[in-house]
Amino acid sequence: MKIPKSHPRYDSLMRRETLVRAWKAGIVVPEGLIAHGRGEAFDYLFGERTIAPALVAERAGAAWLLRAKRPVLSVNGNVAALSAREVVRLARSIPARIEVNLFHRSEARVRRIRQLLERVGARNVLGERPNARVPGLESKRALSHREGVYGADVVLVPLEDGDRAEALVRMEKVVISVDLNPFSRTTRMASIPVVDELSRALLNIHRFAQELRDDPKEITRLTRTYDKDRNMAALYSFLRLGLTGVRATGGTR
Ligand code: PTJ
Repeated sequence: MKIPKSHPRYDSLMRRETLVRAWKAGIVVPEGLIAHGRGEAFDYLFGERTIAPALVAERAGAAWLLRAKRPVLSVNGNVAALSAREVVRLARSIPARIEVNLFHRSEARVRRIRQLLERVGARNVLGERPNARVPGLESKRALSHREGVYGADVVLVPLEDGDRAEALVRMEKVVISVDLNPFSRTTRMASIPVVDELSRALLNIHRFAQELRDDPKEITRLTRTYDKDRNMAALYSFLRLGLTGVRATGGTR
């Protein structure tokens, strides 16, 4: 379907088209389309823009990734479909390993996602032939790599499920999530929850990483001063304001 560039919700509609194409190509699962709809609903409430508390979390996330000894970016079907280039660019600039890790795991889909990431420049993507299990997880999400998620000290987990976020925190990793749902278990469990739309979040984290890379003092300051509870309280205030605005104007777009 051709979407006119002038459409007020062009970006959002394009993301839907991208996901449907990726579903047809066997990258995204049907459940991923449903998950995206939930994300869209929250993005609508935040005005489809990155709010200030999310920027604070993104900057802290960039600092933690730069400071990490073994940083890893975890990629699932939706993330590969929507943001493969951004993931690869971020992985290069940290530098971090990439691991394909799927909730609805099939070996064929792991391979297709690895190939998609390689087409946009990724090297040595992990995910096939996992050699470790995240303890306490029943799902196939537990399958991981010693040189990847399993052995990481800092993990970026966009569009995660709460169980693995919790299990990774139990392993004493610093878990940076990206999830538009401010109430999800992932957001509540993560060490640094980024409540923002995936592609915007990855662009911002990359930009902050570029800014911070030569500033070790600022990196240390950020990792010491980021306060999750304060950040979440600010985020809930934005959400409240957003809802009040919708009531006052009778809706958004
Ligand atoms: O590819 P797989 O097999 O690993 O499966 C991927 C999905 C996303 C289906 C799987 O991880 C899943 O079921 O996730 P959940 O538990 O539905 O959680 C996904 C969360 O991501 C939800 O809370 C959504 O609000 C949020 N979300 C969806 N799209 C976006 C998003 N957050 C930010 N940006 C988005 N584009």
